Amino acid sequence: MKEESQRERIIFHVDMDSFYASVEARESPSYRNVPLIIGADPREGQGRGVVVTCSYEARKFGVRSGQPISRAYRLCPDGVYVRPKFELYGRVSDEVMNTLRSYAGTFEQVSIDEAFMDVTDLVSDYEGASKLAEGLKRELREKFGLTCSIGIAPNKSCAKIACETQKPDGLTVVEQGKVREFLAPLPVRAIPGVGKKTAGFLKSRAIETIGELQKVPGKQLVKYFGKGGVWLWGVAQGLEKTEVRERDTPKSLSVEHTFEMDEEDWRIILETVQQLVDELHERVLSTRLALRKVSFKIRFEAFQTFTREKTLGDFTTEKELIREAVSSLLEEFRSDRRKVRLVGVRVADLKKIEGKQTTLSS
Ligand code: TTP
Ligand code: MG
Repeated sequence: MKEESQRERIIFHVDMDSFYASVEARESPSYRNVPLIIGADPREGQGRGVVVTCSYEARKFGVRSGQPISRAYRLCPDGVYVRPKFELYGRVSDEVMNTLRSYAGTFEQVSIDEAFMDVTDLVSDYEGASKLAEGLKRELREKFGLTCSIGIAPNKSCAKIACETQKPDGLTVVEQGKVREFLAPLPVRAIPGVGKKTAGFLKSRAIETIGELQKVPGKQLVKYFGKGGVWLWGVAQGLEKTEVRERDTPKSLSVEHTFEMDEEDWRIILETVQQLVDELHERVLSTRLALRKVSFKIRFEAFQTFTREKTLGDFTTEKELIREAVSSLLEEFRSDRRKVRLVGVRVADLKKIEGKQTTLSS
């Protein structure tokens, strides 16, 4: 399959390096150049909870996002452990994103520290694109004391994959016509959306690299994965063409948990709901959204599902108010004898919080 010869888009994927850890290091000199771990309190190895992220110095010890904090402590007992400040990261993210937006033709924020930019109309070729990216990296360093990695390519998936290949502080350019060649040696796991399960399935058919995937006919991939197969084929062939487009404020944020076995112990159910509220509240703070509606969902065995919703008096970001609302919404179910399969918490009627600048140290 030949890539088209007319001029394609030029897309950046920008991802901040060890974002929360870098923000902390910027604020406190003693956190710089050390294994810095952001997450739950390790309590000398007895702590519960997980690593949210960590500095590259900590990654050398094998510490990773999502790991139990007790494991991180075993791997790196001399690391510096810090509780996350989600609201601070949300504020810094807003400032960084505003800067990125000023460099883009079209801009799409994908997570707290990650964005796509379509710069096709701002530069005439890949050399111009690289210069633009270098200028952008310089500005982020000077203005915010933060580094990022950037991938440049003719489409979003390749730009994202390219960005990941050189971190931290990387700049990886894949010019038009070079996409298939660039992707070929990489493992299929490098493709966004390919997790353990898909990679395992492909491996069982002797497909481990994207190069090997490129040899599989699209029809076959559709047989394996349905619609997902079309996506995989397009990415591997360098033909994926989804547009960069600005995203609106989300309408709602939600988290839920399915119990491995239907649960009847309400102590465990309430504790799980508590954790869901904590998790959702972190997202509220880091996305800098205030909310006015809270809802609670419960599914009993045999898939009987109920949701209850409450509108608060005013917009809020307070965890206590979310917690109280959820507690009152679940009250009516507590005397129910049925076993519980799933619980979920959702906030809606969201509004972006504006203003309040971060103080910049150093
Ligand atoms: P990432 O960009 O995945 O991670 P990172 O910026 O810490 O490190 P990298 O240099 O590899 O990009 O995620 C951005 C932030 O999102 C991260 O700083 C913390 C947060 N996060 C979580 O809260 N939970 C997670 O499981 C992950 C992966 C990230
Ligand atoms: Mg990042």
